[in-house]
Amino acid sequence: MGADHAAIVAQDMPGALLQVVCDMDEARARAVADTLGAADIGTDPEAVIARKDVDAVIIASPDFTHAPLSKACIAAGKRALCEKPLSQSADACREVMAAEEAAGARHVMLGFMRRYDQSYVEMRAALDSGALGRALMMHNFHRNVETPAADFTGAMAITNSAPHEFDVARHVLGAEYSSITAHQPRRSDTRVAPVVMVLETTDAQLVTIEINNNAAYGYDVRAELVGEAGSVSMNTVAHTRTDMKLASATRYDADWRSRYHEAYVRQNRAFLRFVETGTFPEIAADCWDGYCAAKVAETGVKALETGTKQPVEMMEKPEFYAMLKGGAA
Ligand code: ISE
Repeated sequence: MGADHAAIVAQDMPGALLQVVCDMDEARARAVADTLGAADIGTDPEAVIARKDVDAVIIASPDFTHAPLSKACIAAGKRALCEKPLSQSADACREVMAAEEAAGARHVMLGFMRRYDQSYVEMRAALDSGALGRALMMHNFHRNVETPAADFTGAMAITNSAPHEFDVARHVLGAEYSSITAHQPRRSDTRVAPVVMVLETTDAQLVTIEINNNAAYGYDVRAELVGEAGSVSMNTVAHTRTDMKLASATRYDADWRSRYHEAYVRQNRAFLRFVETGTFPEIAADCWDGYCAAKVAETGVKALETGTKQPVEMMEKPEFYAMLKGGAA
């Protein structure tokens, strides 16, 4: 993801300059920097964050580094686009929120790029227009060809993959979660099995989420928003269909980077406007949203481990975030 964000900065963000590529593997940093024309490389993220020739940071390192590096950016007074999740620990998210509150302004935009995908934009608009009537349910399927990393676990289906759905369903419905259950079928092999979750919202709506990190056939994300007066479903996003020899076929993307490229570009351009103006983007996710996703993910892991419905017990939304409207930093 870091190399993909670097390419977007270099090629799709007029006004931004890819100044430094930082990776613990110097050779990998050098390869990306040389390919994309970055001015320099680094292997120490905190040193790179502190550099005077670095105005803003995109954090796309492993999940456990996201919260510490976000705090380093806040301490350096630099805005950051942090890939999801902010952390797999809700407590670690609270520390980042506390750091932002102490700094007196939001510095971190969370990389929940689904908010910028046109299908979810249209779903939310249909609901907000009143055309669907009251929202009752949102169904979500999120399928990877295979687990994104060798050490991927069933719990990570919930803490690493599902945060996208946890966040975008909140964003579309404008609701918070009150409970979660989680279930897994048994695979015939040792691969990570799918996880199916059912969440209730505080407004008595239902959200179903299937995460299948080993779907094998393609990168396939689906969603349907169901209201009392109608529903809005996500169309397949294949640009072409091939009809020949009595058969019709479309193609799936291999993974999220190509499927959501346009959403990443929209998100990253919104981040650049945030850096330039100090105005937090209207639909972007902030650290409060990062905390909400982490809290429901932690609760979902407990639901899976215990086989029981778990209440999602959120902290009170800090006044600092509650008073901020879209544009305030
Ligand atoms: C990855 O981190 C992503 O963000 C992808 O969107 C998701 O499909 C994948 O499962 C995650 O590991």
